[in-house]
Amino acid sequence: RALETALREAFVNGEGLQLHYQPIFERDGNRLRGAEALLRWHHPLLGSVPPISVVTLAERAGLLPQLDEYILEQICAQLAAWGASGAGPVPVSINLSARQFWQHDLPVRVATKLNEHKLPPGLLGFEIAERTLLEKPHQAAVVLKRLRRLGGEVAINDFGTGYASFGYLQELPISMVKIDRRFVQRLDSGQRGSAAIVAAVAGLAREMELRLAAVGVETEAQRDVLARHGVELIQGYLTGQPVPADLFASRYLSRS
Ligand code: G
Ligand code: G
Repeated sequence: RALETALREAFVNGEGLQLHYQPIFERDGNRLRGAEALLRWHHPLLGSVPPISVVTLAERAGLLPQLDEYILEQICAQLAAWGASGAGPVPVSINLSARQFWQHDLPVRVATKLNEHKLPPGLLGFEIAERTLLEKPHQAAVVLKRLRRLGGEVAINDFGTGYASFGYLQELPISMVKIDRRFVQRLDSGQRGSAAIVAAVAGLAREMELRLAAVGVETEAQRDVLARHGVELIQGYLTGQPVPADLFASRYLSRS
């Protein structure tokens, strides 16, 4: 209850809620290829509340539509601001909540938002949790196709953590797969099969001509194994933590 009230207040006075941006780099060389926007909520007493909890809380409080709208607006406004200042351009991906993904008018609303901010197509990408897509793969395919028409990357998040067999990937018109950080972190542990899982996913991505990114890369050793298996994009503390927009710009975006 108290938390719900605090979240409601955060919307009203615009305090505490923020988006951070984590850079995504090419596996070798340091070419910036994009960023993932990640929600942050700093509660006055509790400190930082994990985004999953914020989404759950918002859902319970009936605030999820507002939260989703806030996140989309923040990201698009940020992309427009970077564009106007001559920084970038850098594609940014948004995490879509399940509720948002299944909303029939999502693609239209996103298109409207892109127009409002005069953003070129392809600048906003989408990340959808594997388990969301698995709820209804056939319907998901229809939504994904509509999102892809907006021009940006459409990625499966947390790949490999659901119950999915590889087979269903063929049905889903995504453009990118993001390997979950659990698999990346196991690469160092020497746990049997860890590298084989990455190799299998990489082989699949190659065959299906999907972009492949790994999340949660923390060490050079992990990056080396990922690179060896042909993982194209790297995201993690090794190459950059999620940071507020102004810091992201000064660190990673060259200005002209
Ligand atoms: O960055 P962090 O560990 O705190 O994020 C954990 C998870 O929270 C992410 O994997 C992502 O699925 C989810 N998340 C982060 N930001 C957002 C957001 O803006 N919207 C939604 N729906 N989920 C988010
Ligand atoms: O949406 P997704 O699950 O991809 O979100 C990535 C999550 O992983 C975010 O919560 C982000 O803060 C977190 N993260 C990003 N890089 C690293 C990393 O190198 N190590 C760990 N442990 N977490 C990371």
